[in-house]
Amino acid sequence: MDWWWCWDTTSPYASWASSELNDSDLESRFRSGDVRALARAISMVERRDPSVRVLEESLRAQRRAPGVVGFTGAPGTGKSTLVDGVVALLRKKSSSVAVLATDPNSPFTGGAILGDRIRMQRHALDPKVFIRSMGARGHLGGLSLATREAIRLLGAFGFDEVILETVGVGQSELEVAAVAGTTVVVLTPNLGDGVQMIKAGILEIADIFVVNKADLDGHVRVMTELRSMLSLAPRGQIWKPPILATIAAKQEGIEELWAAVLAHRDHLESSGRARELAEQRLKDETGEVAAEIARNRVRRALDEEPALAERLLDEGTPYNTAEEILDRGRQI
Ligand SMILES: Nc1nc2c(ncn2[C@@H]2O[C@H](COP(=O)(O)OP(=O)(O)OP(=O)(O)O)[C@@H](O)[C@H]2O)c(=O)[nH]1
Ligand SMILES: [Mg+2]
Repeated sequence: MDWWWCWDTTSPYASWASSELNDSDLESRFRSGDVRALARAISMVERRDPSVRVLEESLRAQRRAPGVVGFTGAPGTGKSTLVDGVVALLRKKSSSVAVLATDPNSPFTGGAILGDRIRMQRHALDPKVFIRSMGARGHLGGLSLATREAIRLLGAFGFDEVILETVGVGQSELEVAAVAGTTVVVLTPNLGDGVQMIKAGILEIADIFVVNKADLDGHVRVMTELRSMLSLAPRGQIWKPPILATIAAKQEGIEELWAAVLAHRDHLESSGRARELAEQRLKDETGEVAAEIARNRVRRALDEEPALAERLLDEGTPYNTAEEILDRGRQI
């Protein structure tokens, strides 16, 4: 697998590189296809550094929207192995591809790889493949905001496809579904008590189900149970999520999986759903951005004005205090 080694800013080499790359260089380096400039911009997005906006704005004209596919599922279901297979397939088709592995439990990583979560081979430097992990603990809603911005940067950089991998814990799969065009939910035959074990909410977000590890006993049972569960789902849905079997470890079923992704993409376009989704998501994102701006403004005021903070403690009125600060408008 030819995966571009993502920029690990925890390495001494990376700190040399980021200090060497100053802000005024960033745009020209980015435009010239310097992957370090891309990595740097994504780090800025990840730590919610507003100075990246200048770059984003100047790149707006050249932005192309990449295809975005999300993979989610319980730990160890084989997401990374599947993504590895999909990347290989896309490279055969000459598409460029970026992989963002998000971990909702990590603080922002600055591009560091999360343990062995990502199956990555450092040897082959394929400039058409870019991989990095993202985390954003401590930034409320920050992960999906950062992911959306990172996807835009990757599109402007010229990537055809973006693949998101996230461990299905907490709200993370919902966040992935809110960002991806197509969401692939990965299950395995060893589901404990069977399909009932599937977390609530997962049926709704799946555009495609993959039962990976189809070399293990029980995969037919899981597929059958899943099929009957889906048949109980409310009618009227035009897209019926396919249920595919894969053996990612042997690269089996990857072509079929990608064909299903393309079929879903076609469906979104031809049904007009793609446009609706884009509109809805931009509205949602604008709401999240507004919340972020408001939160920062309030925190700053409380940090900078001890009298205000003191009164808040005395009176215990967070609503009034928040409103008062926000009513001041943009002056502070
Ligand atoms: N038997 C079998 N094992 C597989 C298959 N695909 C992946 N595995 C193994 O399952 C384990 C987990 O694979 P990963 O690809 O790291 O799984 P993951 O879902 O990305 O894991 P996290 O990122 O930690 O949630 C590894 O030991 C893989 O070799 C498969 O098709 N069959
Ligand atoms: Mg993984």
